[in-house]
Amino acid sequence: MGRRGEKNKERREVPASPRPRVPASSVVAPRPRVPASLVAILMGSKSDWETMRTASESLAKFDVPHESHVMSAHRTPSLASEFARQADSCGVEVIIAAAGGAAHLAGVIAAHTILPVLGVPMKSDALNGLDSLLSTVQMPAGIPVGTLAIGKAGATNAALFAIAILANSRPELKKKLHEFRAAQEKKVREAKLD
Ligand code: RP5
Repeated sequence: MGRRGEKNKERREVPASPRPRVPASSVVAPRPRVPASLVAILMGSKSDWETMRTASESLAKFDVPHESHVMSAHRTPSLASEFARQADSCGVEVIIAAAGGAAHLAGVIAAHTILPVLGVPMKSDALNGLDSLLSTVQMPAGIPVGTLAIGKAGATNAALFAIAILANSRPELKKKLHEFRAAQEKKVREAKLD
C-alpha cells in the first residue's frame, strides 16, 4: 500500500471521529436523519460518565446535536489530538472536555484546535477535585480553556455555556435559553419552606 493509502487507512481506523459536516451541496437535498454534532463531550475515563451524562442530558433538553466519547490525554494521546484536529472540519462548534486528577485533557484538546474548549474538572478520590480544577484552569497564556465548576454543576454549566455560544447565531436557541432562565427564576421565587 502506498503512503496515501496508509494515511487513509489510519484515518478510517480512528473510532471516535466526529460526524462529518453536511456538505454545502446538500442544502437543497432532504435533511439528514441524524444532524451533525455541534458539541462534542469528551472525558478521560468511562468513570467520568456518571458526572458527564448531566452535560449530555442538558444538551438534549435543548435539542442540541452532540456526541460523547472517552479519550485520554495520557492513555490515548494520539486519539485525543486527532479528534481535536478534525473536530472543526466535521462541524463541531464547541468541545467540552472533562478529566480528573492530573487533568490535561481540556488543555491538550485546546492545543490542537481553535474551537472553544470548556473544561470540567472531575471530583477525584485523592483531593476531592482540587487537583482536577487546578490542572484544568491553570492554562498558560495563549491556549484558553474555559473552566467550569468541579463535578455535576460544572457539567451542567458547560452544557449551558456551549448552548449560549451556539445561541449567538441561532435565535431559536436564544429563545430557549431565555425560557429556561425564566422557568428557573419562577421556581426559586415560588419556593416554599416547611
Ligand atoms: C482521568 O483519571 C479521568 O478523567 C478520571 O477522572 C481519572 C480516573 O480515571 P480511572 O482510573 O477511573 O479510569 O484521566
